[in-house]
Amino acid sequence: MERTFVLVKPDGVQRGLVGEIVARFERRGFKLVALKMLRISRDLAEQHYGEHREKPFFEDLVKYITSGPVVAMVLEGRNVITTVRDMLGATQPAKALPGTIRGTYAIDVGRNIVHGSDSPASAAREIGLFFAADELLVWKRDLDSWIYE
Ligand code: IDP
Ligand code: MG
Repeated sequence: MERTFVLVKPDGVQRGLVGEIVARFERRGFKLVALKMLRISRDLAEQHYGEHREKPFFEDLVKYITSGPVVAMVLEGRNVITTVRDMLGATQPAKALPGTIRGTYAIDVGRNIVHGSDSPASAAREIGLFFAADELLVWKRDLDSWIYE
């Protein structure tokens, strides 16, 4: 089973959307294996968004992501990385399809509510940045036979 990393960004927490966002992934059938609330340090923000270090929006991005508490989670399921990205919607909320999280709740690219890993390599890296190995729970979900054939 594949795993991905999802973050409800500070705007999502401030706007009271944590439950709504977690619920969407749960209802889809993905399994939570880790979940916590934290305030991202500048150092962690720079590591997490390292690929954007040279971009003009980098400084604002770091300020945004460190501006308040976030909720970090790891989700497990078949094809979860791609499906979660599809559920988030386009990075630019104006391009995000209606019904996606960004297409439902966001307008501005600098306040786009959620993060999700974009590849297996990013997922592994980001899970390792935010969670210790013993924070990832191995558990059997009895519902699985009603979600997977
Ligand atoms: P993603 O979050 O959909 O993977 P990325 O291109 O990896 O999108 O960008 C990371 C984050 O940086 C975005 O979610 C958004 O918060 C911010 N960002 C991306 N492009 C811009 C921009 O042009 N202006 C301001 N912020 C941006
Ligand atoms: Mg990205």
